[in-house]
Amino acid sequence: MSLTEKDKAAVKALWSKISKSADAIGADALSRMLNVYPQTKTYFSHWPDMSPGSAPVIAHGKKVMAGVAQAVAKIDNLTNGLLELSEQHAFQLRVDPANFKILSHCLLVVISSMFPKDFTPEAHVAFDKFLVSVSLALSERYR
Ligand code: HNI
Repeated sequence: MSLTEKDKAAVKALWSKISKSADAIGADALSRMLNVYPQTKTYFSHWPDMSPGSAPVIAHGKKVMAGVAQAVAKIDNLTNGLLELSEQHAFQLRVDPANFKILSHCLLVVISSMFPKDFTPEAHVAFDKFLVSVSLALSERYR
């Protein structure tokens, strides 16, 4: 399932509306991931605090959203564009790729609730496909 030119345009259009709130989206999505799917907490046990809105959650939300921004910029070649991040998640961080789907879901939930007008069915399907492609690209180095 690859992104069509129409999907890419819809992703960029949505991103242009939401990117100014990237930090808030990242903090909320990460807070939800850790609370709703507590099995994801295992990767962050070195943090002093994993509760919603805590300093490490806010700081890490920013980093994750910088990764998403990078993915939007490299949307024409996600596999190459995200190779280094994939390498880190595979070999250093050892994140099970099943978790990419969980975070993607949390991102969609947060974007839909923060931007109900912009999150049209067309924007939803395009951003969902985009996050699937990002997750696939992040999984590249695992094999
Ligand atoms: Ni992820 C670090 C991007 C999903 C666990 N992650 C990063 C960094 C970026 C990033 C950027 C910072 C790298 C650096 O310091 O150079 N992560 C992304 C993106 C996604 C993602 C774009 C998916 C959309 N990461 C996940 C998931 C998990 C995850 C689903 C686990 C559940 N990531 C980590 C951990 C770190 C990390 C753990 C290191 C954090 C720390 O503070 O030690």
